[in-house]
Amino acid sequence: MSDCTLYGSYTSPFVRHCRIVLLETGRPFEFEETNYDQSYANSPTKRVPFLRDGDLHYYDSSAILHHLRDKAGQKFLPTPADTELYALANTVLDTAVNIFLLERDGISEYQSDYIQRQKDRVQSGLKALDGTDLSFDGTPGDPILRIACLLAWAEYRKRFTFSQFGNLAVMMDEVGALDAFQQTAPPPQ
Ligand SMILES: N[C@@H](CCC(=O)N[C@@H](CS)C(=O)NCC(=O)O)C(=O)O
Repeated sequence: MSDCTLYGSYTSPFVRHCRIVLLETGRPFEFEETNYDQSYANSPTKRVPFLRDGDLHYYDSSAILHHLRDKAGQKFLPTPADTELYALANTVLDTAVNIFLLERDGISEYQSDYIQRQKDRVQSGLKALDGTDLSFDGTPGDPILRIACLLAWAEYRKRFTFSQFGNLAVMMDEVGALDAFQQTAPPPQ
């Protein structure tokens, strides 16, 4: 039994990013599938992912990634520009997931102006991401991985398309070809 257990779902883009980095860094780990009720009961954020590594517990994907990179002797977000790009991608992802969960409860922009603002934030965020240098040399860093997890999730959940964003589409083709990305694809629905 491994000391390191990641708790999450096979559909969450935040969990996927952690699974990719666990595979890439070769860290032995167990994955415990965790549903909505279990994350409600077992995490103070009531979300997935969360990680137990020996005595350490982390309850946010960014903290988990930072921990895994440290353990592998790698740097999480080496520069302020990396942090800016990661934060922008994370904001778009968090916003898109929030809209998705509210819509499942029957709340959309017709009931809430704030949801319209959230939708506008997703579009302006995608445009800004597309306007950024997204090139990478063989192994993408965490900002690129986060964008790829966001776009793949949006396709999977049929949230929005991004073919109009040329840079994002090219980047997605490149990341989509990587082993760890393919191995962590969500199950067919
Ligand atoms: N900031 C968190 C976000 C995680 C998150 O939003 N996870 C979603 C699944 S994709 C979740 O568990 N949502 C349940 C809820 O909002 O109650 C992280 O980076 O780990």
